[in-house]
Amino acid sequence: MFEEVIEGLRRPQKMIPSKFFYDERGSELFDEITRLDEYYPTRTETRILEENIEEIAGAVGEQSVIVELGSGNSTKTRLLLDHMADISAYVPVDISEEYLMKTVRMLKKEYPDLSIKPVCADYTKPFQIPPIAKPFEYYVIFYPGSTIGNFRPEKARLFLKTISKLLVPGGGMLIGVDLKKDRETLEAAYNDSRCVTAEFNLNMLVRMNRELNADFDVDEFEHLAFYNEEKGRIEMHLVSRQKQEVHLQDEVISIDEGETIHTENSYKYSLEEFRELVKEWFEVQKVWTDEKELFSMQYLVK
Ligand code: AVJ
Repeated sequence: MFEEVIEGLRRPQKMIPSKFFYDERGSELFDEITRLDEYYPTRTETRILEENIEEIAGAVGEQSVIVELGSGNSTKTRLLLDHMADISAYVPVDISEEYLMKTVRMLKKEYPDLSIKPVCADYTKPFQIPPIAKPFEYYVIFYPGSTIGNFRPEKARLFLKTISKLLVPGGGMLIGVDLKKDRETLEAAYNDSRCVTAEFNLNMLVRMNRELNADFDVDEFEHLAFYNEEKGRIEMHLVSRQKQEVHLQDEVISIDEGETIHTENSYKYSLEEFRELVKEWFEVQKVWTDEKELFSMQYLVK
C-alpha cells in the first residue's frame, strides 16, 4: 500500500486510489452511505433486482455458476440465490480472506445444499475459478453496485477483456451500472446532509495515519465532491485548508492551501455509452431500469 500511496501523492494532481477507502471503518461508513436518503444507487439497484427477479433469473439460467466479484452485498446475492433453486455453484471472489470466510460461513447456514467455492483474489487481475463438481452450462459473473464506475473507461475495457477470458461464448455478466442524470441528483448523492460521505472520504487519511505511520492533520482537510460533466464522472477530493507538510515514514509531501488529493472517480454512463464501452467483448442482451432511469441492471453475453 505504501508504494502506491507515495507514488500517487508525488503526482502533479495528488491522488490516493479509492480501493483504500475500505478498511473496517470505511466499510462501515460505506454501509451507512447505502442507507442515506440522497444515495439512490444501492436502493434503486436492489429494487430493480426485486421487481424483475424472475426475468433476471431466467436470463442467468438455472444451470449456471454464479461468480460474484467483491462478494460484498449479501442482500443482492440472496435475492439472486433465492430465485435460482438449481444453481450449480456460487463462487464469491474477494481480496479480503476474512470477509470472504465470514460470507461463506453465513451462506452455508442459509443454503446448506448450495456448493460454495470461495476465491481469495484481486479480481481486477487474472484469477482462476476452482473446479465445479456438478455439470453446468456456463459462468455468469455477478458485478452489482456500479463498481465498474470506479475505472476510467479505458481501464474498464481492459477489465471487461480479463473477465470475458473466463467465459465460454454464451457465458454472461449481470452488472449494475449507474446512469447519467441531472447534476443535482448526482451531487446530492455524494454530498449528503449528514456528512457521512465526508467522513468516509476523510477516513482515508485516518487510515493512512494508522497504517502508514503518516501524520495527516485530518481537521485541516475538507470533503469535496462534484460532477465533472465533460468527463461524465463524480470526482471526490480532499481539499487542504492551508499550506502544510505531511510525513509518511521518511517521505515528506508538501501541500498548498486549496490543493486537493483526488480520492475517487465514479463514472456515469448513458445506456448507449455503456453498450459502446462493452461491445468488443460483450453484447448487451437485456437492460432493466427503474421508472426514473436512475440506475440499470444489465445482462451481457459473451
Ligand atoms: C459504488 C463503490 C462505485 O461511486 O457510488 C459512494 C462508492 N463513494 N459514495 C460510488 C461511493 C462515495 C461508490 N461505488
